[in-house]
Amino acid sequence: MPNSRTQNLGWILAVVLVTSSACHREIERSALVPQQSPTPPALKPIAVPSPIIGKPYPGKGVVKLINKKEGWIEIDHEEIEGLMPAMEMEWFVEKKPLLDKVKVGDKVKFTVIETGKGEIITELEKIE
Ligand SMILES: [Cu+2]
Repeated sequence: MPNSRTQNLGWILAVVLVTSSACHREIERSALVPQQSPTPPALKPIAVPSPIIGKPYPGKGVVKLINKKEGWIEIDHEEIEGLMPAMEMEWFVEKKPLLDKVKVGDKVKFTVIETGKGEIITELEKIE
């Protein structure tokens, strides 16, 4: 009949064996990954959702440029959910007087609508 010390040794051996074989499987699996996905993630195109025409999309950003004569504004904006990631870009405003409410450097909230012929800003105001 084995004493308790021998039983303990047996347990330790079993644990070591299980652990090392689990590690081995892990290595094998990760070695297969490059074959399963030959395209590196960096080369995948960025998913850009298509806008819903007429839907107001709320956004936030900082005013970079204002052109009151032509009626457009450049905003460094945060992500606009369902429309686009964060970026710096220009939009025409629906009505030029909207541009009188803000100045360059202001943090603003705004509403963008895709008209079908392009996006316009329909609401614009300074925040904070
Ligand atoms: Cu944008």
